[in-house]
Amino acid sequence: MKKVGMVMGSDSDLPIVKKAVDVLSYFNVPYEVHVYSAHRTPSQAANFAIHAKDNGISVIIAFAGMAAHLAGAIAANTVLPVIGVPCKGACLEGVDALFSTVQMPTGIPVATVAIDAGANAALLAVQILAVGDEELSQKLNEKRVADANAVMQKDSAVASRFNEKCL
Ligand code: RP5
Repeated sequence: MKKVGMVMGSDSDLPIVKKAVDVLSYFNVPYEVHVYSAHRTPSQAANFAIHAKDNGISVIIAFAGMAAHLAGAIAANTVLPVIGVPCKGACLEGVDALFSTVQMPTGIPVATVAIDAGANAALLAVQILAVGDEELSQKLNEKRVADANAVMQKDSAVASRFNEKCL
C-alpha cells in the first residue's frame, strides 16, 4: 500500500500529529513523519514535496500553526493531494493558522480540516487511499458502523437517565 507522508512545522505540533498517527495505525496504513518548516527549513520542506511521489507517498498531511504557510508550500511543489491541519498556537486560538492554511490561491489547493483536527485529516487521507483499495474502503465502512453504534449506546444511556422523568 502507498504511504501517507506527514510533515509538521515544529515538534511542538506533535500532539496533533499523534491524533493522525493513531488513526493511520488503526487502519494499518503506512506513513512517515517529518519536521520541516516552510519558514525555518524551506529547502527541506520543498525537497520533501518534490520527491514524495517517488518515495511511495500518495497523500500528504501538513500540520502547522501561526502563519501556517507549510501546507501551501508543500502543495506548490507536488500534484499529490495535500491536507492541511491548522494547529492552535499560543495566540489567536488557531484562527491565524486556519486562515493561512485554507485561503489558498486558485491553482494550488489545500484540503483544510478544522483546527487541531489531526484525526479527521488522517481519515480523509485514508478515504483518498481507499478510492483504489476495496479492503480499505470496507474497513472505513465498518468503522462508521462501529462509531454509529457507540452513539446509539450513548443515546440509550442518556434516554434511560432523563426521559422517564419528563413524563
Ligand atoms: C509553526 O510555528 C509550527 O508549525 C508551530 O505550530 C509554530 C510554533 O513553532 P515553535 O516555535 O513551537 O517551534 O511553524
